[in-house]
Amino acid sequence: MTAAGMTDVNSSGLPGPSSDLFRGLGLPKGLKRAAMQQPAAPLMAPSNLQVEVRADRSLVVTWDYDRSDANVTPVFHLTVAYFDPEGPMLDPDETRSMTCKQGTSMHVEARDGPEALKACTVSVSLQAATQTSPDLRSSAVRAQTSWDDVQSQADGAQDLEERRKNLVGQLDTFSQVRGCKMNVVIVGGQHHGNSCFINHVHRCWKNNLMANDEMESAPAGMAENTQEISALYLDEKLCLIDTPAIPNMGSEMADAFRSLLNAGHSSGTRRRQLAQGTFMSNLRKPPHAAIVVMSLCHWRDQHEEMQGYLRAMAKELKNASGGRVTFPFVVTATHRDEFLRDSKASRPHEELNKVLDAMKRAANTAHVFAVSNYHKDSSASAAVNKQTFDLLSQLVTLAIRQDTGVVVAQSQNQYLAAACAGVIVLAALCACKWRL
Ligand SMILES: Nc1nc2c(ncn2[C@@H]2O[C@H](COP(=O)(O)OP(=O)(O)O)[C@@H](O)[C@H]2O)c(=O)[nH]1
Ligand SMILES: [Mg+2]
Repeated sequence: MTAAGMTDVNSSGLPGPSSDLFRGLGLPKGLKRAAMQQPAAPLMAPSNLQVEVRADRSLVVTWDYDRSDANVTPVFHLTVAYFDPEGPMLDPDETRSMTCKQGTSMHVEARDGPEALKACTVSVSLQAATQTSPDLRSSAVRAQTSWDDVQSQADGAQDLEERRKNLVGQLDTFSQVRGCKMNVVIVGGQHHGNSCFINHVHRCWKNNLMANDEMESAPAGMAENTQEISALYLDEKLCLIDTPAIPNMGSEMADAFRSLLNAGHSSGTRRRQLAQGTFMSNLRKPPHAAIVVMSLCHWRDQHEEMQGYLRAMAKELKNASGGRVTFPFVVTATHRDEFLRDSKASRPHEELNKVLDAMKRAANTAHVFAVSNYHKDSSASAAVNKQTFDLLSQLVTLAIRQDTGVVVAQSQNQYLAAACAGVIVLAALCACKWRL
């Protein structure tokens, strides 16, 4: 809009056609008319700018535009800026400018060579203009998205193999100390990625990102999928135990959770049976450690609720077996990819670290790790491999130090002593009867 008595200056800083400058120019008639016919104000800005990242890191950019003014044919100016998320994110590593003359979508090719594999935050900005006045641009609309690095197949395979070797060494120490394989129970709310995390670790462990799902996983929003306890033996050293979701920490669910930490439940046990417990399960040793699964997207969207949930879980974990065991546990923050993709922060990786710090405070532990669960055919990422194996390594270290089975062992000894005493009494009674 032009205020009376003022030079109209459009968004590109140029004087508009109704300004005094044009009036005094003495242009030829035709040119003057063309100048006067140009719109006095820039076009309306586009809306609903969306950026979708394809597997090859090319972008599909779409937007909406109100075409109610049939006399105007808009063109769109797109600027794509690529930032290194490890740096200060002030100057882009690369900027691309392009124009879209038709339609309301564009495909932006992936960056060239090794740049395409780097972790990145991309900022996209879009302006509308007319074909006759390409410099008279609307205000800009912006969108951004981020992603982690991608490894080549060979680099990913080598990285996973080296990390797995280190973990196997640690698991050997565990089995020497405890005399058995390490059983890890996976616990968390529904749709946080519990089952997918087991599939993810399985793919990393087997060094095969094409491996099929071992655990059934549910599309978001669908009904609960994991109904019973189900164990996956990665080899003779490590077993991951999927559990029915613990949707809240109300008294009934807290009982089920406590039971998971205090006793050894067999595969096939359902949630309602957990809370009841059985004589046999109470005699079996509990798992050696736990992984609490918390989705970064749930944390972002239901912050208060998730904070309370994690606090309540941590309290139980720190006071397992009637307050006699500090249960070894770590937290896996899943949906790292979705969190980074949707982050609007100027430095999304910094925002991720802040969220992880908040989770650490709620869970009362320093051991929180952010992962994107690999699904079938995912590409490996150095950042995700590191977080995954750091998590497992930390968990093994904690489990070597803390024996979760001490209380059950004491109960077993008490039962054994009581049974022996019973046998002795019975034998004595029989002997008396025989003499008489
Ligand atoms: N983008 C993304 N999706 C995930 C991730 N982990 C799980 N999901 C999706 O979340 C949904 C629920 O996962 P699932 O493992 O079945 O959840 P559970 O109920 O906790 O066992 C599924 O649609 C998964 O594909 C992740 O790290 N990133
Ligand atoms: Mg599940």
